Amino acid sequence: MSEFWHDAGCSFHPVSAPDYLPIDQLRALQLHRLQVITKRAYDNVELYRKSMDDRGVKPEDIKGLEDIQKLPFTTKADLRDNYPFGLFASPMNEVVRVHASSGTTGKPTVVAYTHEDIDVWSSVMVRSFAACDLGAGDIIQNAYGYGLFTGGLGAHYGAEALGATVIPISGGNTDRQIMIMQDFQVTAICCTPSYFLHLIERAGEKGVDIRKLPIRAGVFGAEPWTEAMRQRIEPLADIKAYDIYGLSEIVGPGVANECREQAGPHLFEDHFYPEIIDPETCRALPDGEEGELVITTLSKKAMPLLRYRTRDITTLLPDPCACGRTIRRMKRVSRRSDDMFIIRGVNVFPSQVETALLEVEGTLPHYQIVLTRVRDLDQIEVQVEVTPEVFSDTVGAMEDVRKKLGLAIEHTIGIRVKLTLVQPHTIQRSEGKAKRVIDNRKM
Ligand code: DLL
Repeated sequence: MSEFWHDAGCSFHPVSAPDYLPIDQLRALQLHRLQVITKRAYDNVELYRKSMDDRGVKPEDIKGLEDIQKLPFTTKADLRDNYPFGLFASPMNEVVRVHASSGTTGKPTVVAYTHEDIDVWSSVMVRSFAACDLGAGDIIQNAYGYGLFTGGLGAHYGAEALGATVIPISGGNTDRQIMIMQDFQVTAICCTPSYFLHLIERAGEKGVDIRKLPIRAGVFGAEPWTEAMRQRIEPLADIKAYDIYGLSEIVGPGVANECREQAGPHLFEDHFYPEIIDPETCRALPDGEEGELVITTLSKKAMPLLRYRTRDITTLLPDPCACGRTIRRMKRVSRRSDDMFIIRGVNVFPSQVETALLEVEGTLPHYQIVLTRVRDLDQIEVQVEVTPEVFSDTVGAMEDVRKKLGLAIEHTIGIRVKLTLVQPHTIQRSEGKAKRVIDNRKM
């Protein structure tokens, strides 16, 4: 790989070439890989052999991409039921790495990689960074957690393969992050958007203005965040905030990433075949319609997954992107089908509350939703920090914000919520994924 692809007159990083494949070539490549991976899964993973036999489907039945619908879905429960190594398709002596994601209940889900899998992962991370206009010469502060979580090592290998300088600082220790960011002249950071907000805030307290530092890009993901949140983050740090999407079951970070148009992440669909289904009926939906994202890993050796139900709600965007990439984009994932909560019969997603409250001036992007049950009646309280000016101003300013917020939220979700305006720093900050909803109803 040349580090000097700009100088050679190439308009994109060589590793990004598949981003620009003519559609017919892309589809042919996907079909070929789907046939190979279906056979690999059938031959090596008992779960798939059984479920395909039950459906009367053989790998040879995959003759076109639409035949993917003949294949069974895979769910997180399948991973849990086959804990820890039951879905591996490679012998252990070819598995060079495992990662695990902490489940909300009981055992984690385990994922595996061969050397080739790690190479593919690095390549999609290179494509992710390149899409954010990062390259050799950039100094990337990698504040995703290193360890069983895929964020740290995934971004690390990708940034090295890109030819950038990686600072493997991992998550946490915010004061040190700020010192390193200044002293090492960092140009890009990788972390969750909520952690970056915390970092900006802490820097402000220490008298450091991140806008004056060389940092120009943030590669933010691992948790849902809204467009309204991007609008808050970018001017605070004078950077471009890019959305990176991924999940451990499929590879980790690098399943999809935004380009400079910032108009929804491009899916690296030569490796991860996307479908959108209706989560209730499991019926496939066309591009442009919203539903649950289902992904088939087209090249994973150690742990191929067929039609994995991500639970993430999005839309595949049919329109071509101005950047010229041919791989499809998806709308940013702002919600999961399982983070929805039902309050007095109304379905609510935390992202709806986030969008509504960030519309109102005087609020800070730190909030939490607390659900309780009082005498069989569900109560919803939104706690949100307001600026010191609002907080220390007359009662009038607080009342004004409260009124606007109440209306904005009621307008978005259709019900009235209890609002608690709190002073800055009241809501707990996270070093990784933020916890937005505290559900105290489950007793
Ligand atoms: O969060 C992998 C990752 C690391 C992605 C670093 C991006 C950056 P898991 O811990 O398995 O893996 O969590 C995956 O997080 O199904 C989504 O619900 C959510 N998620 C990840 N990225 C985004 C994003 C990593 N950009 C789960 N927007 C996924 C919204 C995201 N949700």
